[in-house]
Amino acid sequence: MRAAVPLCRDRNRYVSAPKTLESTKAGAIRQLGARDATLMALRRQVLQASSVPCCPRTPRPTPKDRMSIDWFPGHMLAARKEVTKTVGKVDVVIEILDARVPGASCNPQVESLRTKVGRPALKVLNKADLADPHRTRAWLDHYNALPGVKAVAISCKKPGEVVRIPDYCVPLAPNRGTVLKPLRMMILGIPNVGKSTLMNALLKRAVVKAGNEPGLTKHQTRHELNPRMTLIDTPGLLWPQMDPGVALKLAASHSIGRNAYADEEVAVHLGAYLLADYPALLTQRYGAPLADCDGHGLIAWVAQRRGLLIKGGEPDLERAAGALLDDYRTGALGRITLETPPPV
Ligand SMILES: Nc1nc2c(ncn2[C@@H]2O[C@H](COP(=O)(O)OP(=O)(O)OP(=O)(O)O)[C@@H](O)[C@H]2O)c(=O)[nH]1
Ligand SMILES: [Mg+2]
Repeated sequence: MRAAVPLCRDRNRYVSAPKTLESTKAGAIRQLGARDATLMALRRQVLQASSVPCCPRTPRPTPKDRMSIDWFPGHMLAARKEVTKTVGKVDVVIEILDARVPGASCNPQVESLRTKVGRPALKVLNKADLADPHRTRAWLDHYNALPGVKAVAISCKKPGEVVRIPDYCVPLAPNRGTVLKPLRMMILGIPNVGKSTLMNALLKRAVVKAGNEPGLTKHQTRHELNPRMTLIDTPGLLWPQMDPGVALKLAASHSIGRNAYADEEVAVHLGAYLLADYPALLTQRYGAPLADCDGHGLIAWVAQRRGLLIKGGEPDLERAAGALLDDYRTGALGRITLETPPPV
């Protein structure tokens, strides 16, 4: 199998793809399926898994075998330059992480920009309503042990939790927060983690566009929270040449544009993780998959349980993969966190 396959038809990506690719997602995946040996092999594996009743284990792709997921739309480069200029002019960085992937969603470039100018960080593990509370606690301990960092977990869907955010920032910059010297806070983070939602929730009105699509915010926006505090919302930032394991978690959690990956590949890896760490939640949602089931087999199992079939009665793996991803993303599967903090 190949390692770095230019999957993309998106003109915003680093790697340009042939112009003949269709513009719809389904069309693109179909064409990619014909073009891309990796995806075809993956489909073969899943189909094989689904054609026998016991969901057998199939050889799991190693990171080297995985397709590269490399999503870096044009606006991100400009956004990073803008952040580089602005970060030295704020007092506190509010870094929004996705509580379901608190390590993978921590952009190393944001961390280095911030530490370079010596600004403290409030790390907000957002979407805590979707995350495993035990693991959230462990991640908070991990981040709170870092110098210049305060970490909290919230859900932007809960106004009572959102309202505390400025109070957490005050002690991080004790010489600011007056009318003459307002506390300047900047919200940073990867796409689709809830930065704009937090901004709107704090201002109690929709001042910026927010929605369930990575890359929605394209420009910085500054607003006055009160005469003593200002807040800047920024576009989501990713970094190039991301580790494939990190990219798969971010794709599963919908922080990477859908046109940069095949749902099936991401769902197979998500499925393997869930089988290992959250089997009871899978059973609750789909019934018990058989003991020896792996990620490929799970997709086939979901197709079977949901009656997702294509012509000839074969499982519709694309729709089943989408269903598993949706169930994880919306929380229908339960509260899940895809990683634990590194040992101390
Ligand atoms: N369940 C849940 N969903 C949330 C939470 N916070 C935000 N969301 C949802 O996450 C999606 C993304 O929110 P945005 O605020 O647009 O994310 P963003 O980080 O500004 O995204 P970009 O502008 O693309 O970088 C929206 O559908 C929000 O409703 C949360 O705490 N819990
Ligand atoms: Mg936004």
